[in-house]
Amino acid sequence: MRLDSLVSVIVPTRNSARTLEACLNSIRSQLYRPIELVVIDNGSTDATLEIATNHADVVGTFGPERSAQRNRGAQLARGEYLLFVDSDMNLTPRVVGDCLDAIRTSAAPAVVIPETSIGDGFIARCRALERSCYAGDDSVEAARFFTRAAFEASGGFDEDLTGPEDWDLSIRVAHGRHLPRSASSILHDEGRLQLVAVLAKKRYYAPSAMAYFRKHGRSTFGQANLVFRPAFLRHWRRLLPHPVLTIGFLSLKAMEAVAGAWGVLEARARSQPKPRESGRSSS
Ligand SMILES: Nc1nc2c(ncn2[C@@H]2O[C@H](COP(=O)(O)OP(=O)(O)O)[C@@H](O)[C@H]2O)c(=O)[nH]1
Ligand SMILES: [Mg+2]
Repeated sequence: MRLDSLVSVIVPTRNSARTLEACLNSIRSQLYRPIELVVIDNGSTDATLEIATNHADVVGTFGPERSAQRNRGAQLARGEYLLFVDSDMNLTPRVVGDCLDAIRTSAAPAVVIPETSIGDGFIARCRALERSCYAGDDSVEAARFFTRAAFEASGGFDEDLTGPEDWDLSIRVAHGRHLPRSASSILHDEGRLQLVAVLAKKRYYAPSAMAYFRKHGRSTFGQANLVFRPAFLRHWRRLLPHPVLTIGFLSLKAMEAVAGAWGVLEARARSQPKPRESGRSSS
């Protein structure tokens, strides 16, 4: 690895004007250089494309969802390393340099970047407390930083998955080995989370979650435990001073589990063949 290796940061967007400028500025403010910034939009109707054009080196349009956008971004990117960042994320200034350090010391194919949730309101505070329990947890945190060689050898993101596509790629790239973590983290700006929107997202991701469990089998069934994750028991000391937020996020997770089950049932109903009409006449 050369000290001046190009790192391409790829950001998929869709109506991301609320958070995109801060996201792209945080990439431009990385202490590591050189960085190439690639934004792939998916039919935005707000100011996303304008913001992207003002900040990015490469701007493209592709779809139908984030996995295809990221793969397209990787095709257009020139970097020896690929970092996939969501449009609602902010990188602290050392993230890229720390990922390269982690690769240099471990010779791993990819790096997991710890994530901290931020946002306004009660649900966002519940989410932030929940998320704080996942630090170092391989069943929740997925890799975002890849050597191009490992990414290409894996075939990239599975374009049939939306939601668990990051877990899926991590499993395929890691080949059973533990991936290193960067010393610095990403802030995930979830804004003012609304209950209906949170549940709608779980319902939307549910068919992909089922496809993911089918694809990877038994080893991933622990991730299907949406409510009482072992991470909460491990971090009970962190939760104890915040009983209201803890009950809040456990209730939210229970509601998300119901929304997910609803999404699965809907997907099943859609895939059932329609009953054929009887050809018999009643006369
Ligand atoms: N919600 C959504 N995000 C999309 C879509 N297409 C691309 N994205 C991008 O996918 C990434 C993740 O979306 P987000 O809503 O933050 O999902 P999260 O991973 O559940 O937090 C962001 O970079 C979005 O801009 C889409 O159709 N819907
Ligand atoms: Mg997000």
